[in-house]
Amino acid sequence: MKTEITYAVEEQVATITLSRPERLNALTSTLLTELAESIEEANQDDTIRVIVLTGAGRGFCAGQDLKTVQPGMDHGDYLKQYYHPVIRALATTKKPTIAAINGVAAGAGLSLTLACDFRIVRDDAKLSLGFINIGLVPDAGAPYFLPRLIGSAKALELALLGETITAQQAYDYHLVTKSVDAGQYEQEVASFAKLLASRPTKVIGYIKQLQSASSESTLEDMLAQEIIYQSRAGKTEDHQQAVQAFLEKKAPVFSGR
Ligand code: LHQ
Repeated sequence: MKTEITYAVEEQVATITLSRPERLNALTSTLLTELAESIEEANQDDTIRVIVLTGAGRGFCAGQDLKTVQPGMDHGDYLKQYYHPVIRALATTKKPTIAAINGVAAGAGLSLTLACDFRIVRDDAKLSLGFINIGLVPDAGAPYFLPRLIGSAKALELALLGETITAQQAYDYHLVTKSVDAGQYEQEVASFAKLLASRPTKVIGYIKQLQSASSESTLEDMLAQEIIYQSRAGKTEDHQQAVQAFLEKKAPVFSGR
């Protein structure tokens, strides 16, 4: 029984909602543990084709719950125990992930979104790396993901200045996939998730694994990897029926297998 998140499945899309709205879904050890379990559950469930991460109420996530930080607590130990399993689960899941940023995302709340494949932000949401404002370094995967997403100069600027940026700025910096008008936001997230759920899910997993290998690899490594994954992709039902559909001048229908 989960108490600080909700997990709901509809039409092959698992939606994980951070659920402490009275504190803008600030993160606790309980929430982080439940979150890691839920991502793993969705990852293992063959009927799930997309994972959406969002927040209850007016915020996405205000980062670590600062009211639960005990004097003398070692932040490094805390990261290792509670945050890193979540970041690893998000970064390695075979399923496509969407961070649906329904409101403010600050500190480690923003970091969670960086470990997802897509970020769809409501146009009135504010984003802040913010760690520097309380004398901390960015964490929860942000030092890895942010420079790779937006380049090292902009990443350093956001980390050192800790400023709050608008959804439009986030889009201009290529930090988010799209910024959507508040009135259409929920519908847009649902239709984007539905679109991803209709794609060849197994092959999406292969593409993600290839891309994640590329940042640490040489050309020769990657040529070797593409042989492995294209061989697997070529044996999927989705590939075989899509070629058949092409030959018959029909639209492919992907089962995800
Ligand atoms: C909160 C929080 C919050 C508790 C809003 N905690 N209550 C850190 C330490 C250890 C190990 C691992 O790593 C980390 C990583 C981190 O994430 S450090 C960064 C932590 N987060 C922040 O520094 C952000 C703090 N929050 C804010 O700056 C503002 O609340 C933002 C800009 C997010 C939203 O501002 P507003 O829209 O004006 O809302 P608010 O400030 O009025 O907040 C609403 C309520 O939520 C309020 O409670 P109250 O009882 O007064 O109504 C806040 O106290 C509570 N809240 N963030 N992180």
